[in-house]
Amino acid sequence: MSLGETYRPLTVDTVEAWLDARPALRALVPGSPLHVREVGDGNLNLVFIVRDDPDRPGIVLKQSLPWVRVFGEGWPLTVERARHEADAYAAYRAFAGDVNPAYHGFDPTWYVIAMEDLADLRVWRGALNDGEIHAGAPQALGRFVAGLAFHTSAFGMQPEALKHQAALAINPELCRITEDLVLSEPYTIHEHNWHHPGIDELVTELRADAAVLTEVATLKHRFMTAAEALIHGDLHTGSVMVGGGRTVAIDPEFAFYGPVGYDLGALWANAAIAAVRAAVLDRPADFQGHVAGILPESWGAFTGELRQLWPGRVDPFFNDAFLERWTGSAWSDALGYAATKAIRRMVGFAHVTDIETLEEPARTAAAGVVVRIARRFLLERSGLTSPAAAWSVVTDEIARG
Ligand code: SR1
Ligand code: MG
Repeated sequence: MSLGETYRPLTVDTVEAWLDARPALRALVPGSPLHVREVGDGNLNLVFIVRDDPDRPGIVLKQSLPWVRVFGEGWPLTVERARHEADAYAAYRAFAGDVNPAYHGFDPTWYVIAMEDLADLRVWRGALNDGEIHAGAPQALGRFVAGLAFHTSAFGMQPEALKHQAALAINPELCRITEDLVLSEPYTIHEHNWHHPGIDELVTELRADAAVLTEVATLKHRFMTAAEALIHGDLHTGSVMVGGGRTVAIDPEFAFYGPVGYDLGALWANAAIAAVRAAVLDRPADFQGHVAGILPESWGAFTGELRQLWPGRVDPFFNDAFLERWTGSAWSDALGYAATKAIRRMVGFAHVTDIETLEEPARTAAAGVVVRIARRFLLERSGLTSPAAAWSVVTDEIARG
């Protein structure tokens, strides 16, 4: 798609004039001068916190750039991702409660989303890195994924409306990033990849393992074809904000109709990574227990919420036995995607601070533990039929060091 002539990347100096031309948004931060900070620390976009009183919440403006921010203009990427994020917030608003940020609107010319300034919350990855416990976050996210699994799918929508929504949610460019960066490139020699030299042997073995490659191919194929629900598409701990007892899922720009297990897998991969960091840093037992609870608690909340919603399904032809079968398939998908999401963070393009801020030699050792956990998730998932069995892989490999 081509950008209109009025599109420009916003700057801290142009935001106030931009808002002056949009009275409905300006009314949310009416004072002057505005205090504007650019705080985007993700891989893709510009994010501005805009306040008329620096000590009180204002609004957040998020603008997509026509390229990948961390790479630069040499890696073009559609600005349409902002529309997908806006559409996802609008769809999730119907069921997600305050797990969805308040959403104030979308400017389709400048590709700007206006949303809640989550002033008292912080990114969950940073909170976990610092050893903070945010009780209730795993359950909130499990219920959120159950909500989207039900309300945006054949379970909660009439079939015609479902097809129309799925058509609007087609997100080929962002899906391609996942298909490449998560579900292909880490298993090949590719210029995007990097890893610590100390895990070279593990990585070489992984890439040479035919069974691993077939599992990942299976997961990639499901990602490309299993249009189950309007999934978030990137629900790692950097896409979650926590604080004051609240949990908020942000950044659904990768949203599309895909396999529900992908969202749970993103969460579980990052739980496993956080557990490895916590062990390396010898965090207190209550914190390590909190991290170990992320997988079972989110899964319990997911299945519990889904069962509660189930009697309200639009088509009772989907019977109770089918729900059990479908839930089993989401579990298996989730473990598989958790593996691929963990591996990409150790050997692919975009790594995570959980591991990269550790001192050597712990950093390399931690990366190796994560790769081993992930490989076992991939190869053993058919036998890992409970949260306790899955998490025992994490604790075993951490213990092996
Ligand atoms: C080039 S984008 C790299 C990653 O950033 C996003 O958060 C997604 O996880 C994507 O794969
Ligand atoms: Mg993101």
